[in-house]
Amino acid sequence: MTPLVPESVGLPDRRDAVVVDGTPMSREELFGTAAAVAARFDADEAAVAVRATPSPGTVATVLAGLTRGVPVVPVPPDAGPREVDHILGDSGARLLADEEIDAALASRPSGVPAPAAPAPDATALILYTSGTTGPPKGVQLSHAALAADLDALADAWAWTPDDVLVHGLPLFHVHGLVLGVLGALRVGSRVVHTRRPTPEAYAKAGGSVYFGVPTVWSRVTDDPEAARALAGARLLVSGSAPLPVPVFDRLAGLTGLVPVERYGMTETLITVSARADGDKRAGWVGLPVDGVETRLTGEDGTPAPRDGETVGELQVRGRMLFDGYLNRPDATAESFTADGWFRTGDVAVIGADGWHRIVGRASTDLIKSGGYRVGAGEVEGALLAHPAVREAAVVGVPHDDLGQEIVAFVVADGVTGHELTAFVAESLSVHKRPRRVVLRGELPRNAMGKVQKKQLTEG
Ligand code: MCA
Ligand code: AMP
Repeated sequence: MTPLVPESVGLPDRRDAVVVDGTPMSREELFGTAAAVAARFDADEAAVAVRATPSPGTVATVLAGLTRGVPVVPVPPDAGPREVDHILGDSGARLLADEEIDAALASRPSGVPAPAAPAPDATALILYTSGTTGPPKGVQLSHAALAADLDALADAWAWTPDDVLVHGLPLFHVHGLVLGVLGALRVGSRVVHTRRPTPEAYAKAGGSVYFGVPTVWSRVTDDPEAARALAGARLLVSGSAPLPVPVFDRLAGLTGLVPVERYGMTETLITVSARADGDKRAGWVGLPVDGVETRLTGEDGTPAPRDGETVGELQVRGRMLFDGYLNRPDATAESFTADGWFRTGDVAVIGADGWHRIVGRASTDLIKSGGYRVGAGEVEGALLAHPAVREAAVVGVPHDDLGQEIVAFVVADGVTGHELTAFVAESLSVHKRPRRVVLRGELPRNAMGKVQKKQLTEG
């Protein structure tokens, strides 16, 4: 099999093949740096972790793992001790020190041949993602799954080496890392990572393809001058959370480009998308990409009709699915049906023409804020670790800019909401902290003692 990221795509190298935070690198330099990082791996390295800042060092380290067949675990750079300890303990990965990566970057050797490609079914990445309860689970993604998805997306989006991909998304999730870096390297298009996904940075970058989460597109439409600067692009792609119809319409109006929406999950990679050469519909996420099958299942487990109206749980299968949650056979088994389909937990409708619309999530305990998936249970656990907190319930509340904002209802003595927000940000990642903390005398519970979250947001 061709490696997931080949050293060459058969075209002349460019000195700015990959630009991260203003630093250009040729493909040869990048592979040379990756070899220098890999030279620091132990002979029997089980997995390596990297603080995935938006930097050339992160890209080189990920490539080092991919070329050497050592699974890579990207850690959110702002993750606090509670989250880091869990990720490193669960994965057994060694966290590379920033100095080790800096030294490799400084040496920038070139012309170092890459070793033979790892086996297709070897684990390439372990990405930590939240469930409804407990700490994040490690999603194991193979080289073959990543390659299959990137090829399907290149086909759907007519993505070629002539493109210049621009985005500023985090490098510890599928969107920014897999699609936004490995996708460009596999296709052979240039990629410009803007460090942060701001409207100004996108406007200045002069790309042909742009990636963003809905919050990014909403902010772009709030800055009409920046939005108009994107008019020369070929494709604006939105994903990771629902793109509100008004944002879709405004973006199309300001740029003259109708956005392509696509749907996916860390566990399945991107499974459904509009096509560059096809229809694009506000509120709909498109058709299954090459190699994906989908079905809808009603609450009673029977198939739901594809009539564009009947809702059901979306289930998927295909070559791009993950190989289970690391060390969690129980959770892995639960996420598949008896006949082998992955249960997304998303509620959807499918039209007679095969178009998919995501209606919502089956569980309210998975929150999507700014495109980040945050488990209510993990934030509740972090809050309960504070000595002053007696009870905590975390919910996602609709929010114009973020899609949902994280709100915590807490029973506590002698502590302010501000202190609790800072406490969560320190022990988990900054994006997991509640936007608002509401202190209550008690939480509404049912006869079984379970917190009635609906009452919290309605009352
Ligand atoms: C935030 N701030 C706060 C609080 N929350 N301050 C006090 N209390 C709080 N509770 C601060 C922030 O630190 C920041 O400060 C400022 O407020 C603005 O924060 P925010 O509104 O969150 O904006 P942002 O920091 O600009 O982030 C928005 C973002 C970000 C750039 C859209 O959410 C993001 O990068 N999202 C991408 C997530 C993603 O890639 N998901 C993909 C998952 P300061 O300005 O000082 O820093 S993969 C996936 O979903 C699947 C596979 C798929 O389909 O793609
Ligand atoms: P994550 O694991 O961070 O990859 O989050 C996956 C979840 O993001 C999915 O289960 C959906 O709930 C949501 N999601 C991703 N893309 C879209 C989209 N285009 N529309 C609606 N929801 C989406």
